[in-house]
This record gives sequence, structure tokens and C-alpha cells, in this order.
Amino acid sequence: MVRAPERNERSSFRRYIRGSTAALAAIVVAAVLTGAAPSAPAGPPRGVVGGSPADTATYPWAVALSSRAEYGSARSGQFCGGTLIAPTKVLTAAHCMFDQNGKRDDRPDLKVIQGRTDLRTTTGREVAVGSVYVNPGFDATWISGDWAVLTLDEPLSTGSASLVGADEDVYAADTPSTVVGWGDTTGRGDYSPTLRQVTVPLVSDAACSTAYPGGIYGTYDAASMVCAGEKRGGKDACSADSGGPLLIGGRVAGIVSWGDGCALAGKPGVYTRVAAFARDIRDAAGL
Ligand code: 4AZ
Repeated sequence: MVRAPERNERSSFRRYIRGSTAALAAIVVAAVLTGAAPSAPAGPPRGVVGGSPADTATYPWAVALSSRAEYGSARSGQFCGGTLIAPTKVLTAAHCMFDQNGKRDDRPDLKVIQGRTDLRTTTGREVAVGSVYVNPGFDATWISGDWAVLTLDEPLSTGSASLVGADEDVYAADTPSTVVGWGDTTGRGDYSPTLRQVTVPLVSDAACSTAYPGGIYGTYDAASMVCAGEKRGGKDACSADSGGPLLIGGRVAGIVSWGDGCALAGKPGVYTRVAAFARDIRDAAGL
């Protein structure tokens, strides 16, 4: 299999940003690579990035993926998001199941946490993951087909989210979409202890191809991805929001996947295009 080495470089840089010391180093590397200091997001950093507080009572099917062994216990071991799509099935990003070197990371203590708005508490439920199904078409180099379905050891009966339909066209440019997560609020490794949400307009395939034409900061593929973000930046998903839902009209239309930094002008967030995979996801989840 022929792989673009420059693409590997970028994707490991993206995952590397999960540690806060690493984030600083990554920003320095980014500055050197681009020959400029990374531009600051518009407005004060408040977010998911640029977002507002959210509650798991509003999003009972928005779950946190946890491994205390790998990420520590301060934020309940949270490292990615996910969406409950059936009582024992969680939709997440395939790349959440890989380490920063692109190798499968099978965490023996992988759990799903539901109903815990504040990760510093013990509210809600924690359920162990029994098995992981990674989309066999996932490409870790291009981060395309970025979805996986986890099967829980016990059911969570708090209600599930609906997926957009297979091949349904919900992706018109400027459609408002909402992303929720416990991820980085600044792009500098400031992981949120509490759930956040932000609403961003969808970006056209043409504009997203212009933003990500290829090279070290990624290639947009309209068949498997969709982009969202404000032109001027300031609002976005970020590291550790990965795997969480992008909602359109209350249904799951995207999965947080990748991007060049977070909330930068002209660099929208890239999401898995759920409608393109809806049949496969439903099959994998037994829906
Ligand atoms: C990440 O590292 C990541 N701004 C997720 C989303 C975005 C960037 C990075 C989108 O998992």
C-alpha cells in the first residue's frame, strides 16, 4: 500500500496535541512549518472552542470514552467522545482507537461514561466496552471513513440518538450544526472538565477542498467527510472532542474527525460524513 509520508506526519502532529506540554511543542513545530505564528482564534477562548456550557441532561446519548490507565483520572480518563445509537452501541471515530503513531490502541480499561456533565465527579454511569468494530475501510493516513462502533458490556437505557438517513442530503452549506464535547477549549491543550457545545455553519465541499487541498495539513474528501466552521474561525471542535457528534436538526450527521489546528480562520473542522456510511454503521450496530 502506497502511503503519503507527509500525510502521516500531519496526522501524528494532530494527535500529539493531546498532551498540554506536547501542545506547546506542536504549536512551535506548526509555526516553523508554516513560517508564521499560528493565528489566534477570534474572541476569547471559551469553548469546545468558542462554545458554551452544555448538560448531559440535554444530550443524554453524548458519552465520554475513558481510559484512566492512559489519560489519568483527573477528568475520568476522558480522551474522546461518542454517541449512544442503541442501548449497547456507541458510535465514535475510528482514529480514537489508534495511538499517535497510527497503531491500534486496544485499551484494556476502555469505558464509556454517560450522564457525567462534569468529569471531575462520579455522577452518571460507567460501562466497560466489550468489543470494538473499526470501519474496515478506515484509512489512518487520510483519516477517511473515520467511524467505529463500540459494544458495551451492559445496556445504557437513557435513549439513543438517531442518525441521518443513508445518502440523505442534509449537508447544504450554511446549515447550522452543533458539536458537543469535553475537548480542548483553546487548541493549546486546555481540556474542558465539563461538557461544552458550539453551533457552526456547514461549509461547502468547494470551500473545504480549498481549505484542505492536500499536503501536510490534510486532504478533504467530499464523499466521506463534511466540514463546518465560521469563515473567521473562533468556533470549532478540537482535540478530545474527536468521536463526538455533529448534530443537524437533532440527528447525528457528523463525527468529529480532524482539522488543521482548532478554530483558525479558513480552517474548518472536518467531520465524518455520516449519511455516506449510515447503512454500514446501522449494520455494524445491528440496527
Ligand atoms: C483532534 O486532534 C482534532 N478542529 C479534532 C478536531 C479538530 C482538530 C483536531 C477540528 O482530534
